[in-house]
Amino acid sequence: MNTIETHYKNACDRYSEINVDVKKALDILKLTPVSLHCWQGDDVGGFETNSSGLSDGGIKATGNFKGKARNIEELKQDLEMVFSLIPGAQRLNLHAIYGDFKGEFVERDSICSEHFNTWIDWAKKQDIGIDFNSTFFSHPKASSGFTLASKDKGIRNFWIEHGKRCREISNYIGNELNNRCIHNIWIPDGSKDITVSRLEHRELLRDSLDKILSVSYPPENTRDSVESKLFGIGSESYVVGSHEFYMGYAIKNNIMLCIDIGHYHPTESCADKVSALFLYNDELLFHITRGIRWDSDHVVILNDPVVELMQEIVWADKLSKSNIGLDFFDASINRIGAYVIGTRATQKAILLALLTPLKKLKTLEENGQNFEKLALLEEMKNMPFNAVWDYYCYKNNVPIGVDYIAEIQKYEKEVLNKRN
Ligand code: RNT
Ligand code: ZN
Repeated sequence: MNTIETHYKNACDRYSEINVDVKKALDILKLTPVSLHCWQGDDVGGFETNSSGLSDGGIKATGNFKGKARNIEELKQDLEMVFSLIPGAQRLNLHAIYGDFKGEFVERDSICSEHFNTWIDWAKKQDIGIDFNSTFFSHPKASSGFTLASKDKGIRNFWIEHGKRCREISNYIGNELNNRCIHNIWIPDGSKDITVSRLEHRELLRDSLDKILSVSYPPENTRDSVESKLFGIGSESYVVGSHEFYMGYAIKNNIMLCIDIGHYHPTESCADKVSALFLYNDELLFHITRGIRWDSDHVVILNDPVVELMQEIVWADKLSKSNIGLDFFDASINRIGAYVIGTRATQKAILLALLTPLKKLKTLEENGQNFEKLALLEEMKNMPFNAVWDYYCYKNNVPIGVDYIAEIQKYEKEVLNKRN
């Protein structure tokens, strides 16, 4: 037995003293995919032939670290590197602007399934599923700040057609891969200052969504989700697609709600939303991110909001009904490093939650033994979690502990530095 295995065995013994089945936790973790957002690889640029980078969405990637992926081949190469450093199951989360347009200019209301064939072929080789997003930003028709909720019918119709096509593409991807493709809708619509026609814009958004969603697709191929937001750059006073708007819309129309944990008031707990939302939603999508002072989309780390969110998901026994995606974009550090840190942190948070002595805690709570409950929760923080995580990495043939740093440094030297 090597040291990793010995430490793991000792850890299992410690956990079993409090009735936690480590092996079962790892089996569940292995079946819990994290959907990797393609947009960390190139600062939300995409590969449209006329692209001039991220704009008109109220979101921002800051930094200029060398070696960002400039085309699909480089992005695939980077993602393969990322996959080689992350244990367990992954998915890829694509945005419409990452299609393989082969040098042609393809307008957003004209994109179609064939633009994603090369991604599908690649996903088959990687044995991963794909998720999808319509792209309602970085476009002249989004520059007014309104897309689906615009008062201009021409603008609205353009974006409705885009949304419809993205759903068709998602259905195609899900069918081709035999693996359900979640289609997420996030729009930037809103305004900088006091808005008096708040209701009108929300009615327009509701009607546009109704039109986009009017076609139904087999649920095993695709399911739609809608993502709310509190504010964006340039939409500080009013965001049409607020939390209440989409919560109501999702429940009424039986589609999924996407909770991006950077999209709420800084002291608002997304963890506490889980057990309330699951009473009325059969599934949820999460965008895991780290907002610093605002929805800054910093690289995810193992911090309290992420740990508490995963605890609530696992404690409510809703992990299998939770779709977990990442949503951060930091252009100031090695982008492969950003992916690996953020994905591993998310997986660690899931594992931590799975290693909770839930039965024991519930009993203590029911008995009113609240000191004992708090003590056990506190002592959980000192349990040999890292030995379990290291063993999981070891068993999945990915670097253990800090070892991935050197691998990424090597890749930076050999691949990224040559891109400039
Ligand atoms: C924006 C939303 C949205 C985007 C991606 C690129 O605030 O979080 O999910 O980050 O669609
Ligand atoms: Zn998001």
